[in-house]
Amino acid sequence: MIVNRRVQVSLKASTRFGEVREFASIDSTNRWVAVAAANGAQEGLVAVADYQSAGRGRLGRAWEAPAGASLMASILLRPDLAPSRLGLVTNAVALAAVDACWEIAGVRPGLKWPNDLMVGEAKLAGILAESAGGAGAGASGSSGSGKGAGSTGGAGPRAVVVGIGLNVTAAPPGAACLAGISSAANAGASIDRGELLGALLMGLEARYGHWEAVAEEYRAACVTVGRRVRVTRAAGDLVGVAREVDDDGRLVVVDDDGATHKVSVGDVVHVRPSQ
Ligand code: BT5
Repeated sequence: MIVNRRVQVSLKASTRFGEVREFASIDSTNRWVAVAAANGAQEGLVAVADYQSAGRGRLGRAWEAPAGASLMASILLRPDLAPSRLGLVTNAVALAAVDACWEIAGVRPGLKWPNDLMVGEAKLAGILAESAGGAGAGASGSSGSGKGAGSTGGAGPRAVVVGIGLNVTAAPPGAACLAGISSAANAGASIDRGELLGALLMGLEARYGHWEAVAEEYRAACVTVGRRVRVTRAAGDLVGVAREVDDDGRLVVVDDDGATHKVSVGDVVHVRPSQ
C-alpha cells in the first residue's frame, strides 16, 4: 500500500481527491486516468503506481524510475479555465509539490519553467499535463499533440490529466532524489510516498480555482525568471533572458535583439550569461 489509511481518510474528508487507485505495476498512470476520463470519471480521481513500464514525459519522451523508488501519480481535473490558461493547472500542481517536499522531506526545490522541480541544476520531478477533453484541447506542458487521450468528451468540462514523477530514493545519473538531499532534521527518517502524495493533494485543493493567486505564486517561485535561457520550440530555438511568467503561464523572453517572445510550449535550458 502506498497511501496509508490515515492519509486516505483525510483526503476524503477535506479534498476532491477521495478516490485514489493504487497499482503495483502499470504502463502509465496518465494513460490509465485518461481512459477513465473518457469513460466519464469524475474530477478528483487519482492513480498512483509503484512502477510504470511505459511512463510518459512530454513530447514523446520517457519517464523512467525503478520500482518503489519514486512517487508516480496522475490526477484527473476538469478545471473551469480557457484552453490558453490550462498551464495554470500544471503550475498549481508544481507549487503543491514544492510545498509537499518541504513539509515531508525538508527539501525546498526550485521551479523551472514550465514543469520541472529542480535541486540546483538537477531534476527532481517532472509534470506532464495532457488534455483529455476533445477537439482543440491542449494543456501547456502537454505532449504537444493536444490529443493525448483522444477525443473523449466525458462528464462535465474538459478533462486534464496531470501526472507527476518525483524521485524519492533513486534518480537517474545527473538527476536528484529527495533522500539524497533531505535536510538534517529529516535525515534517517524514511520518506513516505503516501504522505508526500497526501500533502501534494492538500496543497492542490487549497489552490484549485484560485487561478490569479496561482499565477502570482508561480511567478514569484519560478527560478527561470531572470535567467538567461535557451528555449527549444517548434518555431526554432530562442536565446535570451526570461523576464517573467505572464498571467496565462507563458514565459516572456527578451532576445538579444530586444524582441519580446511569449512562449507557451517549449523546453528551457538555463544557460550562462556568455552563452
Ligand atoms: C516530464 O517530461 O518531466 C514529465 C514527467 C511526468 C512523469 C509522470 S509519472 C506519473 C505520470 N504517468 C506518466 O506516464 N507520466 C507521468 P519531460 O520534461 O519531457 O522530461 C522527460 C525527460 O526527463 C527524459 O527525456 C529524461 O531525460 C528525463 N528523465 C526521465 N526519467 C527521469 C527521472 N526519473 N528523473 C529525472 N529525469 C528523468
